[in-house]
Amino acid sequence: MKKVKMPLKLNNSYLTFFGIAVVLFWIKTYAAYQIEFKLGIDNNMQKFLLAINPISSALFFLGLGLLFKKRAKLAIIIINFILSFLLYANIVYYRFFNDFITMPVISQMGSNSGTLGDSITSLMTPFDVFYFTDTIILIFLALKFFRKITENNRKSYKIVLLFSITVFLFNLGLAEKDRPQLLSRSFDRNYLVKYLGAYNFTIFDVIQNIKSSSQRAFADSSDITDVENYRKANYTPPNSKYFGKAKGMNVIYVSLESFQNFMIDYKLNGQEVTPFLNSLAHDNNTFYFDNFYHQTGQGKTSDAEFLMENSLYPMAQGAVFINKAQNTYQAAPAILKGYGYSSAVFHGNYKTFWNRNVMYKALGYDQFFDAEYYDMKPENTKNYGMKDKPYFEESMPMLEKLKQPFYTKFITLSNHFPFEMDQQDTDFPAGDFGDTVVNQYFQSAHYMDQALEQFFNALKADGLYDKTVIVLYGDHYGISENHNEAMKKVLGVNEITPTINAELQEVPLYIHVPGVKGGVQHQYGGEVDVRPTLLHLLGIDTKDYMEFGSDLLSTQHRDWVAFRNGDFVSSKDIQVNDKCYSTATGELSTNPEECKPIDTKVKTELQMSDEIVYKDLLRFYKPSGYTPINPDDYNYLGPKASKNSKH
Ligand code: GP9
Ligand code: MN
Repeated sequence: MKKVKMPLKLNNSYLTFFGIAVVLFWIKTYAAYQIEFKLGIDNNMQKFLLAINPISSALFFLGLGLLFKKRAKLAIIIINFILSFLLYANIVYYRFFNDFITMPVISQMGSNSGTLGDSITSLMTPFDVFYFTDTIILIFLALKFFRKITENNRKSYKIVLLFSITVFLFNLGLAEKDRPQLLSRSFDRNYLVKYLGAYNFTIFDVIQNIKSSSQRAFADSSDITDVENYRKANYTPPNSKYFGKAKGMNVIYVSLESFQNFMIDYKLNGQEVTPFLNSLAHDNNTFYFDNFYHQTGQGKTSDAEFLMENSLYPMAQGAVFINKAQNTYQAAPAILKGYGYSSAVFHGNYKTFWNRNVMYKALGYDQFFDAEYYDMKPENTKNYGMKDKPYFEESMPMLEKLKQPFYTKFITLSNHFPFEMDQQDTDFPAGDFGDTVVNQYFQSAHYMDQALEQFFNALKADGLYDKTVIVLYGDHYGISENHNEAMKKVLGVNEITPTINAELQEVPLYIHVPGVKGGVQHQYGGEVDVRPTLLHLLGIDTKDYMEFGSDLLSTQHRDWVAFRNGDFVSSKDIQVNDKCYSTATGELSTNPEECKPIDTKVKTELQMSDEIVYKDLLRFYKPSGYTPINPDDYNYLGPKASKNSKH
């Protein structure tokens, strides 16, 4: 019988073989995205990016095979196999952990294997051969149709490389448009995979880790000495009036998303926006700090968490939750463990968001109630996750089950940019300032205020209120400088001056201690100061801990607050972009040297903190009486974990 001729001239070009490899690999990867990963695709742009993101890596990596003169086919097949293996490893890992493999995961495989170990095979199915079908097809084609192809023209590699870079930049451009600061804030592995693809994510992760570990590698135990001396010289002793007044009590932190202090007592058309938080600000039994500032950087919410629990500063660039989650920390949950406390975080978003599932282990959190514990049905969620009301409501039974005394953290979400509300959730009018974001801010803040009141009522009803220290704090600004036009109207000023802008970084801080008289506090403070304040209330002296905060209730509390960019505010001066202003008048200071003394302190303090964070220095230090925790002892496998592991 006469042989059927191939309709296409497949048999004479390496480029054709390469092209087939790219297309097959692209389809396979896209299928894997759809079948295996829950990436949360919200709009058409994300759908489009998900579809195109495997192309650049397919072109780039498989294209490396074209560098070979003789064995290009074999090289392409091997590269295809390695990439397929990487994808499959991620698939299997994801089936168990709902997360992607990162460098630290690989390096901890040895010590961690028990977590997955035996169950690996139970996570695989015969259908998984599908993820290698392109490799199999390529082998078949190589043997059958591309046997006698002529020598490879290596020049084609340059064109392919150029093409792959162009496609990548196009992809990245669109991704940054849909999700600004995707790479600089790099908040979530899911996001990176969704926008840039599983393979590009791996490259990104490798680069990040090399950067991080080289800083770490060059440090040794002598590096802690300077920091230790600085710390000893700057320790603020507790106030005997308050020390130990909350001894043995539970602790509840509530992060008030994007909530700024100008909102307290603000009236929109005569109506209070946040009546509940206003009433707390005027409650004699609650400390309310009205000169309190956020100190966050690009890590935003997560930076605020980091500051509050470690009393260290976040990173100047990037987020410590993402880039330094492998460090040793001596965080509040770990310290309190030594005093018999259990600990838990409640957050209505998925555990990988902001790498929390990794970071919370380093902080010593026993439990992490993430989205998997909540009913994430559409009417309960908006924007970044659970709406505050159902979130608090569903959290209560979980909170009540915790072993007491507990140390817990609640992260609200509803008051998050762009502050849009579902119609049925708001009974408060929007602002009328010619700026949708600003207008909506009043509605979402009002909703959050109602949710908080509901939470407080629930705590009172179940008796927890009387044995719990409650700390509420605005995590960072909500309205950025891009909205200054509208903010002028909101604040009734002609101009948002540099000092007004600095003052807009004020966030409210409340501390309620059962049985302790509070009241409005005017001392200047920042998020870094909360941990020593709280620990001293709990009767734990912080002098042996490597921290930078100064107890807000101490009679020796310092009166300045460092911003992450090196500027500061104090009762006397405000420094913005290295220019010195008077706090009282907001005018440029007549004496240019006026800010110098505090400026020097701020710069030194940030540098000392950076030493610890960038070089992971706490691994060389053990506070007396502190038992180090091991992050590997913690697991946040979710409510279905026991079911999964029985597979
Ligand atoms: C919530 C939070 C998101 O998980 O981390 O917000 P941001 O950091 O942008 O405030
Ligand atoms: Mn936030």
